[in-house]
Amino acid sequence: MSEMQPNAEAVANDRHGRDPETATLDAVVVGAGFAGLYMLHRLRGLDLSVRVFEAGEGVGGTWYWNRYPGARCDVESMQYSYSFSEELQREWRWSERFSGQPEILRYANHVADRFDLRRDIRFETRVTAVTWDETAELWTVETDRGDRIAARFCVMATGCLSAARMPDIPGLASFGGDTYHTGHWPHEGVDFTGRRVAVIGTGSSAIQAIPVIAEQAAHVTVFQRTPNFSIPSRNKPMDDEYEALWKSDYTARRLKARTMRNGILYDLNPKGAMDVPEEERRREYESRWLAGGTAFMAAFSNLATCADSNQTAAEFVRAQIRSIVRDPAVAEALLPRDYPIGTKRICVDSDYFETFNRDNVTLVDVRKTPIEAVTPTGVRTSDGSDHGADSIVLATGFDAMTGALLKAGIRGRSGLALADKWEAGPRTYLGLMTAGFPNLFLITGPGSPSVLSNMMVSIEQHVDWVTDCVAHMRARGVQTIEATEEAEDAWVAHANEVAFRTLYPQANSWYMGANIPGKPRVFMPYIGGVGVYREKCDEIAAKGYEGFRLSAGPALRTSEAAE
Ligand code: NA7
Repeated sequence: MSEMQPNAEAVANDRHGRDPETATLDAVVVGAGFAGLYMLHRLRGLDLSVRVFEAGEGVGGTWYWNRYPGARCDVESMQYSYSFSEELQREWRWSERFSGQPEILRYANHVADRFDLRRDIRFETRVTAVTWDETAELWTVETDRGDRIAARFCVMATGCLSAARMPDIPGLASFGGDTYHTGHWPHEGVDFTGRRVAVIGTGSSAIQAIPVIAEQAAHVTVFQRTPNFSIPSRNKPMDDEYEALWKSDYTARRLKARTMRNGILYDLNPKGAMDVPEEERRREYESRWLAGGTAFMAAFSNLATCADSNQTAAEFVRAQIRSIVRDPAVAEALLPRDYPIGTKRICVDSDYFETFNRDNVTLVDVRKTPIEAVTPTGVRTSDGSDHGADSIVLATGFDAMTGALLKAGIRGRSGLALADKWEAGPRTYLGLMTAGFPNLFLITGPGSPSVLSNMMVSIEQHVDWVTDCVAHMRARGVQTIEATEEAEDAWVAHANEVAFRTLYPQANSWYMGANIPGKPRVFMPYIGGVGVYREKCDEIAAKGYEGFRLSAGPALRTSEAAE
């Protein structure tokens, strides 16, 4: 396995500053996570001149920022990787069934080096404004380092979970100890030895971090608002035979995964949960619980749509929690009850529930005793208790799906701000474009399967679609492409209709924007399934980009012409 570190010279150059850049290029890509890296690679393949802006010092996006203890992918390593290069997927070797953050970050760096991507990426540079120039029909992209690039295309590869959310807890700034957000973890790591740690939140990040922190800290107090369903990962070192099996027909497996509902190849039971006798149902859940991972939710075909069926899966998991957690009162507090299983992102853990059997871990149910304030010495709850802490870990999530897009200061036709257009919730056509913002592509934007899928599969699909679209435009001398209002309205209506056929909207989840006070309640990802969605996108392209307005103009400049 190659474990190349970031190109030291490139990073050093960026750290030492650079002159602001003013240029006219073919495309700007915002973000150098897995979406931005692959987009750059593909646009270069069309001979376009491209600049990528990335706020971090290195590549990797989510995996660059989320370095909290225990951070791990919940899609199996053999499937959470690029498929676009046969050599890459054959040569790279993952060390575990589910990869940890450091290894995924090494992979991102390996890809950046292997495909020589760094030379077009400007690190430590945040995009502050993206403005459509009506006359020139170009985007002007400005950054906090004074860059000003005019570009025919702008691709937002900003990630779905990249705008960290700080909770509005009174007194947070007065805390005398250290405060960390899981999504902005210090690169040098944190030593919790001997410290009393307060963890606020029990989403996926907290569920991964708490067992690891508890191994080190003197004491951990977990402040839980909503209990979560979590399935054991059964993570283990990569099995050589399993890896060889995958690699022996990687292409066929990848193709099959693209047709699956969530872009992950696993064994979906075609039966409904209520169509089998209780004994068979229990056996199915048991074997999946023992196998570990999110494939638990594929135990039956109708867990996302049938309340009674869903209830059987939920009850099975609650029974597991009761059997793991020794203190019945603590177990009871950990039981998720008020939403169907899977309608908030299902978590995958290593010894999460077991951790509550440790003497140095305390659970505080903040639904019963809400957090009143953070004080200089800890966290005070409504029953008057002062929970002393030396460190606070905010595992409070993200302004999901729209947060990073709205922060970029995007203004389209007639100066319309994306934030204003989306005031009542995001509106897109296919999650790829939004009317009034020509030549602006969103990678895994709201209205596409995105966070409900294996992100690698969805990223590759979007990047390939955008690349084909740009190539199509160039071949026909098309200057701009833009979603029509009608196509967008129809897509939004369809996406809503599909969502409301499922149980998902019943949960107060970040899929619905429910974790951000004042954010409109709209089910943001497209739930129709990755396979179905891909077919629709391909069909629309094949029909000459149905639902998009394509306007003629001079043929695209090539990078040669730009120089
Ligand atoms: P999540 O899943 O949004 O979890 C955030 C957690 O923080 C969740 O338990 C929240 O409770 C809790 N929270 C947020 N604000 C507060 C306040 N003010 N007080 C108490 N508790 C609070 O974010 P994660 O980072 O864990 O995971 C995000 C995704 O990243 C995950 O799904 C994976 O895809 C990777 P709530 O549920 O809102 O009651």
